Amino acid sequence: MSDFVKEHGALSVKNGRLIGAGGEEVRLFGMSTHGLAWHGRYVCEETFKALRHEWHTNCIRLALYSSEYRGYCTGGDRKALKALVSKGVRLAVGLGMYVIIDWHVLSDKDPLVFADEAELFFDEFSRKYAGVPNVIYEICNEPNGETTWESIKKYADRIIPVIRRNSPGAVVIAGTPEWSQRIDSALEAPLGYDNVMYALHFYAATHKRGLRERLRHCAEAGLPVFVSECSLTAATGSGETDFESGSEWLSLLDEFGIGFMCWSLCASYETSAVFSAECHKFSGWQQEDIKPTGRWFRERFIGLSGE
Ligand code: IDC
Repeated sequence: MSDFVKEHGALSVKNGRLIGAGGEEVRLFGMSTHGLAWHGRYVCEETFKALRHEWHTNCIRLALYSSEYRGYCTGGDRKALKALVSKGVRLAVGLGMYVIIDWHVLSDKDPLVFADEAELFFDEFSRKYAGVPNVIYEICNEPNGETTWESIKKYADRIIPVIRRNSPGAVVIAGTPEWSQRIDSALEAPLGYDNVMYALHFYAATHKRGLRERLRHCAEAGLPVFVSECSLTAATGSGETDFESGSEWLSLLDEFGIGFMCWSLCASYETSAVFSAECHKFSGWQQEDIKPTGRWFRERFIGLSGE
């Protein structure tokens, strides 16, 4: 398997598209971990190797919950969590994969709530990985509740300059209001920085035509969009799995060359978990270890990789 990062180098965003150092379009796809505090064991060499060599993915997303039980800002073991992020980056670099460090805002709703901690965190990591082309910074997973785009902009105006001071060219993904569905807010009032992509998340059994139309509208208008999280399930991460809606989503993403990351790399009873609850393997999965959603995404990854 090729070193995908060596091939494409430092990424940037141009005319709404993600491009490699030679100006070629680059499409990233792969798995998102579940919360590192709970399912961090998948951040290991055998799993990452399998994701690269057998699932043919070129990117991995490390989900660091800012809040919730053992979240980074809510009593979590910061040292251990940061060590997991570093380990994930090291493994991705070794395998020639891009890696997204995701500050996973969710129950905290407004990223400004823990902006001080986020600032320190991104300062540390963008300094540590200055000049490492593999690393992409996702500054707030899913702002939600009453959080407005103005609030997210205020937060981004604190965090992006910190990242840029240390790692001037790094690509940044910014979450959007309503659980990263309102990319139209970003289209109306984009952030004032280069190399930024805006997150759109979909869960195919819940989000259908309406959200796809919003994506089409924004992509046609040239907004750089990245699907840093998606699944075929309901937005709860559970329930029904909608393959038909998933296929419509994928065709739309294909049309605009938009990258996507599948939630999530863990074994549990949730339908969005790619491994069955009884599976305790970290590689060497048999067909029955991988749930329908996982099999569906794996097939897409392999098909898209052309490898
Ligand atoms: C879900 C997890 C679930 C966990 C819950 C709260 O699958 O195990 O209990 O978070 O931490 C998102 C979020 C993502 C959610 C996922 C499914 O970004 O953290 O994970 N989802 O609900 N947005 C839409 C769906």
